[in-house]
Amino acid sequence: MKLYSFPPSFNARKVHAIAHHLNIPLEVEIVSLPQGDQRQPEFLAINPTGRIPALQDGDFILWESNAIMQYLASQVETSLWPDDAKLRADISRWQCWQLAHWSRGCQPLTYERVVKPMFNLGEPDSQVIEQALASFHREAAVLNAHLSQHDYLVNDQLTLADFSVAMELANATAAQMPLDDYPAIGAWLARMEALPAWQQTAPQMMAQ
Ligand SMILES: N[C@@H](CCC(=O)N[C@@H](CS)C(=O)NCC(=O)O)C(=O)O
Repeated sequence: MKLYSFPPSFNARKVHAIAHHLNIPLEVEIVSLPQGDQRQPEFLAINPTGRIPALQDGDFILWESNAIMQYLASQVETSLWPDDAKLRADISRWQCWQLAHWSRGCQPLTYERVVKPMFNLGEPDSQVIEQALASFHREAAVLNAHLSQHDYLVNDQLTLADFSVAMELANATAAQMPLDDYPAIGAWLARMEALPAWQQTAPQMMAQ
């Protein structure tokens, strides 16, 4: 299977982490976002939305990181994606929440405070940061309350949901995300950061 990826992307890293955790080999093809490879016709034939990650498995092409994670985890028997309808729905629920709500705080903070300086894209926009912080606090309160009662998001065991939701925090320190207010999130993030699949998929900063 081939993964179209760009290492600094945490959407791609979610997929790399699952592949690493499950020992699923992936051939990696780099799509350089700063160079605009994602808008070239060859890549748009793979993903017409012009985004990575995208997976190619023979003539099957799949984009959207959470769908790719589910597909990879479906190749093997794993407690990350248990063969149980209710547990899978519960995992999907957190993955949907990550993309629809949690990312609305985390991603602008990462973009304004980490990506912009990294790629010389201008000054952070204080209005965007203010809105992102409001969204972050609203959602973090829910996540923190859940994690105050549970070690992991679903069924008290590590699942795809933890990788999807935690990866939004991969740059939490550099993005100055206010995690001090949410100790249960901090403790859970430390458990995620201790995983080999987390540590060994940390991007090496590269000038592509
Ligand atoms: N919801 C998508 C988001 C993918 C996405 O936004 N990827 C970014 C990198 S993190 C991208 O390829 N951006 C390129 C662009 O927008 O031009 C997923 O989870 O896969």
